[in-house]
Amino acid sequence: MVNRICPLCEATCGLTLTIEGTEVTAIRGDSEDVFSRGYICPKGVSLGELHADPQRLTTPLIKGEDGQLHPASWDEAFAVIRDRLRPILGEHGPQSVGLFLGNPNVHNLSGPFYLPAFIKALGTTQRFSASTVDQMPKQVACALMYGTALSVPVPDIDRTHYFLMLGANPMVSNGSMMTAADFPGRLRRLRQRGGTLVVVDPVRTRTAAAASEHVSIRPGSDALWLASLAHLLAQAADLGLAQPWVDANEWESIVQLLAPFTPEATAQITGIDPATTHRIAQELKEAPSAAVYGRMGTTTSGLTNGDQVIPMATLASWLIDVINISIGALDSPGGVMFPLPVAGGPSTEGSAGSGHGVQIPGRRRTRVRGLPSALGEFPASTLAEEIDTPDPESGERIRAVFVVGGNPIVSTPNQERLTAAFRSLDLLVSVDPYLTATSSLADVVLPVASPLTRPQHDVVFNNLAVRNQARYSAPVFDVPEGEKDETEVLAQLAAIAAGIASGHEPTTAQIDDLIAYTVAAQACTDTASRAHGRAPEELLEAVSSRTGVERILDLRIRSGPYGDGFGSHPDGLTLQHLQDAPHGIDLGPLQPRLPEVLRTPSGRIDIAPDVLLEALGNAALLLNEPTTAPRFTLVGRRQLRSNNSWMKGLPTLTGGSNIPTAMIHTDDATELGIVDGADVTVSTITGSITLPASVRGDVARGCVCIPHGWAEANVNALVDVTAIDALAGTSVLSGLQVNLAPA
Ligand SMILES: Nc1nc2c(c(=O)[nH]1)N[C@H]1C(S)=C(S)[C@@H](COP(=O)(O)OP(=O)(O)OC[C@H]3O[C@@H](n4cnc5c(=O)[nH]c(N)nc54)[C@H](O)[C@@H]3O)O[C@H]1N2
Ligand SMILES: Nc1nc2c(c(=O)[nH]1)N[C@H]1C(S)=C(S)[C@@H](COP(=O)(O)OP(=O)(O)OC[C@H]3O[C@@H](n4cnc5c(=O)[nH]c(N)nc54)[C@H](O)[C@@H]3O)O[C@H]1N2
Ligand code: SF4
Ligand SMILES: [Mo]
Repeated sequence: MVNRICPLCEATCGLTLTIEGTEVTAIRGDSEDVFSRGYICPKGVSLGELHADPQRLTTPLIKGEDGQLHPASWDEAFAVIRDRLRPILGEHGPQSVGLFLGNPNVHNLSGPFYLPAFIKALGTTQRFSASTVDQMPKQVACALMYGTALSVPVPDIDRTHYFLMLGANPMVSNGSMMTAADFPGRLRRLRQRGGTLVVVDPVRTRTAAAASEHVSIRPGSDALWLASLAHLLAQAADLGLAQPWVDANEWESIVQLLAPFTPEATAQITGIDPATTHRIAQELKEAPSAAVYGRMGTTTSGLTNGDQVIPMATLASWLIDVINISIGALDSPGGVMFPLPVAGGPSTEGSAGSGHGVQIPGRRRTRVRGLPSALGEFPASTLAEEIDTPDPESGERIRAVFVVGGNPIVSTPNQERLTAAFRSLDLLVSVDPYLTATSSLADVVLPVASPLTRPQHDVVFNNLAVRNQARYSAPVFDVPEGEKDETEVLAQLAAIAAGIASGHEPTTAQIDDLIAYTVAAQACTDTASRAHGRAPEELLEAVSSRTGVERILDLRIRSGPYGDGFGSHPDGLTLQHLQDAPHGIDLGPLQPRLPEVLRTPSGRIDIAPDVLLEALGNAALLLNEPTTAPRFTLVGRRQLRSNNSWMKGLPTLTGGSNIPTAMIHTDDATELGIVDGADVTVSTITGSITLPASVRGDVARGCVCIPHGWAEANVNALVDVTAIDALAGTSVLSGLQVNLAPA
């Protein structure tokens, strides 16, 4: 039996695996895990199947003259990349190389620790990722207010009395931007202690059904409803612990701009009756503690008005924090609080209480549409045009793309255009253990070994966890002969890129040392670090028995907020402490972190950024005249037995209801003559898909609810690349007008 943190979603459950030889024969939740206490979901159960999956690639693939992918050796695969990349970089420069980084990168240690070295070696700023079809608006709003992309306060779900949740379905998703293993249990305990959960969603989801109250809302209109709540709460606000860090004049400017957003004025757009809005505002104010939280439905939806799509995701994300601050919930137990991650993170680095902050809109612009970068990335929706539209003067465009742990053909808008663009590249490399809609287009596929062959620690998600804890899993199995760990693959890619740039290719061991040195040097420089003032050499000497990601993790833990500081805090933690605690170390409930958590130049909460005040002013214009809702509106959903676009072939996750369907309301079905299970065609000007209808009473009339992640019946064949939240570069995926007809 071995313990293992599940790498498959943000919940980060501790699992217990029964091992016989090289096989996993059983998996259950680890009842002693300090964080997840025995919880497991169907995806976790399938981890053994994933490990043993015969479909998982074990050797690199290279596209041959025949246009087909063929197995090849690692040396051959890296040689093709080296030979093709050199002239591209030489003739067209680093900006001709793009990167698409997918979701799994934040679920392991190689991505956070090794990708930066590869990107730096390439020298490109053409970075795209799944974040701009996901959570970027929340990160942008929080970065503006608190100073970094991971300064995101999370609901203190274990202590709150009142939880207002918009556009999230954690009973199925297991939570996102809120690492809370066993959401069902935490919700049960919330209800048991007399707490309230209110869910705002156009669909009566499992979470809505388990809640105290479900409020249906017109897709894309959350920002307006949140503005009404903020209007009711901000005027006579009791800012609580946040008070000293909020400038009164700035607060007043928000109060004034919120004036037009009376519940009566927004009701005609949101469909939420004013009495409900008044009541919920009152409940938020009166609850002993309360937390407001929004997820996919607030970060990736837009309001369709006639033939216009109006993205308001960053605005909605900001207003959630404005409300939380209005009711004194920020940094307060039972409200929304900042986690303190054991291996540190952006909110623990630098100097306590102030920092560089961020520039939004970002400094750089996409070449074709001139759209701004957000937190160092370009909108995923612009990747196709940056490839297929050469600059009229210079002829420059993106000519090579490295996709690492992503499947953008399925996960980003306009499947057809991106497919054609990828086919036209001079070089497409996919670092992926599976043949997917994306990797099958690649010139070179570099597979990575099973997740059970790598160590696990959630260096990213501990920044978002509802309880502070420290957990680590050692690799369960060795990397099989002939396969490679992702760390090695990324180090080799970094070495190739560095070699092309400098004329002398470093070894992967040198790349390893360079990364470790960089981490050590930062720890010594940061005044917030427990290793501040030491010499990097001294730190590296102390961790010299370790290599790869473990060496870096140890450096980060020891210099981090609970670390031993390499002697400065003798009672502090090292990686060894985590290794010695197979069920993890509980570090207690979240603690107030103001003002230490702030990394804004002002050292305050930058509560009223100009760009958001402007967005709020623009939103007020919508209140002046009636808006027109489409007859049919697309909304997204997740499925319990799926993980975005992958893991579809595993026995535990296959079959039954686990297929893409278009959920529609009974009355709409009757009107169009659609029966349950019959095929329907859903279309937009961008594309059309055919899939079975699921006729039901739990979706709002006019909603067509379709899951993403399916290569056939791909909802992103319907989604256009034009609707993008301006501040966060994030695509509108929900709230779009669609046509619906029997197939
Ligand atoms: N219309 C619509 N589109 C959406 C969404 C939506 O709700 N609606 N959701 C969006 C969201 S939230 C997300 S996160 C994105 C996801 O977007 P992506 O990250 O592009 O998609 P995934 O399906 O997560 O793809 C992960 C890929 O990584 C591979 N992989 C698995 N494990 C590893 C590993 O350890 N290393 C490497 N290198 N590869 C690995 C898998 O085989 C798979 O091909 O999709 C987004 N797209
Ligand atoms: N089983 C499973 N779990 C997963 C995943 C998976 O694919 N499968 N994916 C993981 C990933 S990458 C992520 S990011 C998380 C996402 O986690 P969640 O955000 O919790 O999951 P979603 O199902 O996307 O929930 C979005 C909800 O928003 C609603 N919605 C759509 N438009 C609007 C709107 O305009 N306003 C409001 N208020 N609601 C709206 C939808 O009906 C849906 O119920 O899930 C993660 N967990
Ligand atoms: S909820 Fe997430 S972390 Fe927990 S077992 Fe399921 S997939 Fe793994
Ligand atoms: Mo996601």
